[in-house]
Amino acid sequence: MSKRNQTLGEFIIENQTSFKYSSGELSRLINSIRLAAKVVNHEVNKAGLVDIIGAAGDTNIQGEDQQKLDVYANDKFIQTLTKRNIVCGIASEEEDDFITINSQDENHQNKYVVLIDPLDGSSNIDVNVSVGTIFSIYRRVTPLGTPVTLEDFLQKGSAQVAAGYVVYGTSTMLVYTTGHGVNGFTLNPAIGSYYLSHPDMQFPEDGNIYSVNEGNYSDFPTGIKKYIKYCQEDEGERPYTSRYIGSLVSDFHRNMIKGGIYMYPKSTKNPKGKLRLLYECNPMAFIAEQANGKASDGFTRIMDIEPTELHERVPFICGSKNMVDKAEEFMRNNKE
Ligand code: AHM
Ligand code: MG
Repeated sequence: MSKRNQTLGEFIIENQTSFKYSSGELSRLINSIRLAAKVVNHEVNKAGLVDIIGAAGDTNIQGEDQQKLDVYANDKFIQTLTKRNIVCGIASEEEDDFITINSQDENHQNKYVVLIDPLDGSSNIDVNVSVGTIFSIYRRVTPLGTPVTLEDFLQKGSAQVAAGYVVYGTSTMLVYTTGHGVNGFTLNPAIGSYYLSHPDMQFPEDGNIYSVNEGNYSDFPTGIKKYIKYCQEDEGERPYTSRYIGSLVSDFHRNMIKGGIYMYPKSTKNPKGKLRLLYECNPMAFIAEQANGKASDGFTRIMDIEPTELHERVPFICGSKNMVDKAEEFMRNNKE
């Protein structure tokens, strides 16, 4: 059978056997994310109808108020992962604290924790522009049989076991890595299955797209300002093209396919940057590196940063390797 006809379910099973000591727990976990993403996708696709439904009465069948999509996605992922009893803890961008999963019969025997941004790109939700889900999976570091602690979540990105994203775009795709390259699966909505459409995804080493919110330009560090000017210079392959959706997942996805760089630097408004190390930067960095790209805060590899709190923010520069190298060079030469 051609790899391209393979469903995500088949791919997960086939690859599970290639992991040494695999107990199937990670496969079951990715399977649950796949399922929750399908349910969220269904809801995201109906988003434009909410006003019409709302006009007829804005409560659902249970008499509850219509939920906001990001809250809905958060609940769906947490419910699915909790009910299936395959993780010992979850941390979500939407929750203040991590959630301990304690099932009586299993008694904290699950070994993975999940960190998730259930619906990223919130400013795009109401305007029919792509949004995404980002997830990151670690093996717990505290002993089995005990409740998870903050330590299990505050691990360096380099310790990730798997990471991925779902982009709810013109088609819905799930892209993930378990540390053996990056594969992308497209949802066939008629059948409800994801098919391997983008095997072994790779960032082109170079690119000509830069993605940054230039509205913040005057607040950016000098290194970033100079790099943006470099991107705009009329020399050689330049000027580059500017593309910014404002949904990290979509900007990243396009850049990985076409070659480009995404930047969310620090600014006076966001002195540590805007994006979250654990829910957004680490998983995207893991995928980027697995696809031959690079992710940095301007000076340090993202996955080498020691996290100190769950909702920590960092500056984020990610994409085609040569472009990130160049941006880092500008940062090094223009320290403030
Ligand atoms: P969110 O988690 O509140 O949705 O914020 C993250 C998003 C990213 O997807 C996106 O790249 C960035 O914020 C856009 O920010 P801005 O509107 O400041 O350019
Ligand atoms: Mg987010």
